[in-house]
Amino acid sequence: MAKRKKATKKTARKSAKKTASKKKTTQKAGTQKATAKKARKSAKKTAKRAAVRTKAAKKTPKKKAAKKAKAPKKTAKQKVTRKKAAKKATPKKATKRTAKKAAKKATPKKAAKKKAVKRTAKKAAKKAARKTAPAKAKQTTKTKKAKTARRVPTPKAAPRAKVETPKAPPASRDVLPVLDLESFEAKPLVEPGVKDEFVGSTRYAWLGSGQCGGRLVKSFYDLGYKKVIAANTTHHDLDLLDIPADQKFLMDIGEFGAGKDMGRGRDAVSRCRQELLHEARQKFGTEVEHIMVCFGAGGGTGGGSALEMIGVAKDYARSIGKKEPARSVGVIMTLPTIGEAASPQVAQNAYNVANEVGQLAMEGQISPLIIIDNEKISRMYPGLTVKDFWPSINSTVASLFDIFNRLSSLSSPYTSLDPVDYQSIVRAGGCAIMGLTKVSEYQDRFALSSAVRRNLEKTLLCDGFDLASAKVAGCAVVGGKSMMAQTPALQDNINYAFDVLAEITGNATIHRGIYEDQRNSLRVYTIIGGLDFPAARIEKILTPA
Ligand SMILES: Nc1nc2c(ncn2[C@@H]2O[C@H](COP(=O)(O)OP(=O)(O)OP(=O)(O)O)[C@@H](O)[C@H]2O)c(=O)[nH]1
Ligand SMILES: [Mg+2]
Repeated sequence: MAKRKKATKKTARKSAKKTASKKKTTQKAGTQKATAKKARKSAKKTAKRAAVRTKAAKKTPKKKAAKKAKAPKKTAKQKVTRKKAAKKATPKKATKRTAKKAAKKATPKKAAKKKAVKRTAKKAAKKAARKTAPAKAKQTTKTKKAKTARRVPTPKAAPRAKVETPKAPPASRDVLPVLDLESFEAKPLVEPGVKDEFVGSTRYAWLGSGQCGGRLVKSFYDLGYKKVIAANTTHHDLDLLDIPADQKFLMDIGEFGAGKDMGRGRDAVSRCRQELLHEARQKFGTEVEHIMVCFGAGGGTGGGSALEMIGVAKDYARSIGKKEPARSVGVIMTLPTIGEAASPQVAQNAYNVANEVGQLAMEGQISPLIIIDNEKISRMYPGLTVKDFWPSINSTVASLFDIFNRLSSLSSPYTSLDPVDYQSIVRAGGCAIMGLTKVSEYQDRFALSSAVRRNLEKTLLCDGFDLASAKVAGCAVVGGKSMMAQTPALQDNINYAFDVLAEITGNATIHRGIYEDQRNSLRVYTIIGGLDFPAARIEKILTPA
């Protein structure tokens, strides 16, 4: 019995031991499984990060290529450093292998993707190795875990480990083809528009609105400034204009004209602003330096549309690449005669629009503002027939304007008023005035200088300017060839006249020009820019003397 008992006890102890060892094995296996799971999870994460980086890298391949091309030496150095760092780092291999696996798992089918992921995974592995290099203790633990995880036999892992991924070629300059686009440069499109026939330093485009605006641009057209558009709310006025039909623009508001209602004029342009801009691009082309908007203050179409037209002109200027549209868009505005201003509506229209446009000029939003005083010019030409009245005034304005553009394009054996001088006056902001005097007593120094003074005071296109507010001026003296060669002290007399002009204009910058031609007379042409708005003269529109 005792023997039996002993035997039973032995068997029981043995079985207990067996169970205990079994338990231990199961526990071990459990821990191994968990470690393997963890390792696989971390590998998946690395692969995901790698895939995201590959996407980002794909999005900016040009930048990368450009960087490489720019600093090839640096990249080579970096490569060497990376290799060294990778060699030093113990966990590199393990992490690398995990990353490889993860890459394969993430995109097992597509070879191209695999390559990309593998490359990025490699990079990630290298990065991880570099990061973990200083903390050696941590690394060892992680490596051990990773190794244990790999030792766990899984039916899928074994065959995958054998699959050899083709090595991705290094992304060098030889791999990326050179595209034609690399040497492509956007060239500005040159559109000629209507061909000009004038002689001058500055190419102008003219946008006229209303009957006055149309007739003014027609006068410039006759001088060879062919880039014109005449806009109106009635075809009656347009029909009478002798310019090509495709340079007339009807702002159709369903009525014949705006009937002095400025609201109608304003609406008319806002409705067809885009079409007008398109027309401007077509007719003016891209080779334009300055755009002038012309209209009569007082009318419904011209006056009402003035601000919108200025806006269109600026849009056009921007569209052809002008950096400062405000300095490239000017205005020619007429003031009504005393007779016309007797109509309260005409007077009020003229007053309102003149002040609005004047403000733009003073703010530097347009340059220049040229004001034509119809009353003053009409007095210069007494006894004109009805037929000649407006054409005479308009051609006076156009030819005086043209003279300075023409002069600044000519070379002189003496002193030139060059294109830059001229443009500095035109772009000076504020208001501009022009005048011309013929001097018969040019041998007398004082006669010449007082002619310049008279020129400014009497023959300007409008009164009421404070000449001392001028910023810049141009004065050109033109005389006959023989006169220039034979008149003693003429140079001194001319210089004195220039000095007087400087004095009158509050020491504005005076650009001088001395030219000769075949005529036997001496003429003095003056243009003054950057002047203050003649507010007092505009007030007189409402209360004519
Ligand atoms: N210098 C000059 N001024 C003009 C000419 N025609 C008209 N004006 C002036 O411009 C002012 C406006 O007249 P219009 O141009 O006929 O008016 P509009 O812009 O056509 O406007 P609505 O007829 O009301 O639609 C007039 O009061 C005149 O003083 C012109 O040929 N030359
Ligand atoms: Mg009209």
